[in-house]
Amino acid sequence: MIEKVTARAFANIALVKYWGKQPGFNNVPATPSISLALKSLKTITEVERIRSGKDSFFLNGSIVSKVIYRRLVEYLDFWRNNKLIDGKFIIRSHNNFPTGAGLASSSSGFAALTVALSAFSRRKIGKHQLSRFARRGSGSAARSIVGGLSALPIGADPAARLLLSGDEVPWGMVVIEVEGRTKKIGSREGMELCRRYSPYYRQWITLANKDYRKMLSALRRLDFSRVGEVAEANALAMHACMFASRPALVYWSPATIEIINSVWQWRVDGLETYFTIDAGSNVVLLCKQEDLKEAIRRASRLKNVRSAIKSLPGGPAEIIELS
Ligand code: 2P0
Repeated sequence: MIEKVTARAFANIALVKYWGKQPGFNNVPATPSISLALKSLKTITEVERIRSGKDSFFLNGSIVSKVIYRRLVEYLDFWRNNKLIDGKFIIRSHNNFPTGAGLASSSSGFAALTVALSAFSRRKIGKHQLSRFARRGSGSAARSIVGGLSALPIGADPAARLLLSGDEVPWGMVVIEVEGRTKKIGSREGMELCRRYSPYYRQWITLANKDYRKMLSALRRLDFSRVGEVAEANALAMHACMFASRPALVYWSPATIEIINSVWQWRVDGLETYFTIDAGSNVVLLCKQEDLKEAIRRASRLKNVRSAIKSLPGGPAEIIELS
């Protein structure tokens, strides 16, 4: 009988954003999304089955908050109620990057947990199904199960599919963590605010579907310029939907805008890189691999930048140890 499982997953950054949920309880996105998994943003999760006591969770060595605890127990209950696993668990998760700073930690967190839990299951669960399960924990986690460049379509119970494996993607990203704002409104709450109070929410959903198709087409051709243009425009449209919400949802800090302007100037100067921004003030650059070094050099020199992390594409979530 397996007692302890360790799994690893990479966080992903979306080029076409998931922002909004379909009504219901299964955490189904209202927009289709496409993302790239990043090798440098890694979660390692150890799951240990216990004979008595209650579930417990540690994130980077500390007990998690009540809100996160409830969300995780709910997720374990989904597995237990469907008779996929039984018993209670101690879960210890470590991120090698800042948690909750708009750097997609829930994507790698729930993906690593999902893959680890599958090792305790009596049923053999395929990747497709694992992606569906992970989505219930966190929408973006569905994509980290698959890794590489992956797409999460809309539908009744969607799973992510692989478009290109990490090794096949000739691009990378630079994650720029900026000074200033910490994220006050989580993605879940932010999406609900937009759905209810943004006059642009419907337009955003329509646009996201169009961007998804454009992105799939550009990716088939590995057309870097087109991919970058669509990604940048899609991120700005998502934020426009947030800005227009009443009350307004503004995740940006002054440094965010400074980076946007710098990236536009760099392109004029011949460094072809494009930005994207999640539900936070940090900015992520998409670059050709040969330009990563120059992009990180320039990003690190900007004012109000706390850190800049260079990353190549990452692979799928995997079990790395069983005992
Ligand atoms: C994304 N984000 O596609 C978008 C871009 C944030 C902005 O996926 O409620 O933490 O757990 O399903 O996955 C953040 O949403 O949301 C997200 P839940 P999640 O990467």
